[in-house]
Amino acid sequence: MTAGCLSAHDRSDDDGRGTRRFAATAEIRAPGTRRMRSMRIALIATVAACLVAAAPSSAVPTKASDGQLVASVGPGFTISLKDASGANVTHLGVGTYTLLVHDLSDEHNFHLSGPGVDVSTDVIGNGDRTFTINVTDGVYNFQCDAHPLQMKGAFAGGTATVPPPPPPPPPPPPPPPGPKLHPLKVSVGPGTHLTAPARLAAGKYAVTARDASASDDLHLKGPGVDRKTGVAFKGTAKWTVTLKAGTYKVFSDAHKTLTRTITVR
Ligand SMILES: [Cu+2]
Repeated sequence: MTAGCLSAHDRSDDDGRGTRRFAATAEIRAPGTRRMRSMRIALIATVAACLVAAAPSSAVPTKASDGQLVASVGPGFTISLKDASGANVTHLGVGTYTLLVHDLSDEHNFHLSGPGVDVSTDVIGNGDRTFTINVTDGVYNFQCDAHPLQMKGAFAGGTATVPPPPPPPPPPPPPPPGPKLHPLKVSVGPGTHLTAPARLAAGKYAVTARDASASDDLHLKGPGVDRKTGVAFKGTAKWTVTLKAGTYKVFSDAHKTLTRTITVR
């Protein structure tokens, strides 16, 4: 960030059209002569002294290295607060800082609050703003007021420490199972004996077809369904079927009189 500021500043030297954010810096260094460079330290000291004495809230001038913080928000869903070396701020010693905010978006803002501090830019609108803040012991939070859950950060002042982030939320519950399978039992045999319910509600069924006869099959037929065991087959078959409103037959193909009707509604 420091390098960025310097290069931008140098541009303002060249074309004399520094942006507002660098105006103060340009004032100090605008002529860019060696003579001015030699005076820089003295000027900085003067500016710093003025800040301490007057502490004007609109004070832009600070080339001051250690006390300079740079916040940036937007243009995407990004928000940051960095120190003079460009590192993310996680802890600050107690003291006075100059906060330069680059609000790069019309839909986000930068809002810093904590003990003795509550400064923000506008959500609607963008541009640079400079604040002077006094950091003391405590936790300071910054966020975009329009997106406080997604765009936020914090740092500790003085003796404070930032509380650890809350544990991650529990995993979401598993998706609900598909339509519930209802059990449906049908059987044939032994002997000329066939069973099936007379009425059912429409829905999806797990059919257990118990075929205990070597001379009959078990055949379920109706709207959208046509499943059967073999006539010679003995055993249990499992079918998954969807029964719609209507009439279904459960019967033996070997003995047509062996029939039950299921009414589905
Ligand atoms: Cu936002």
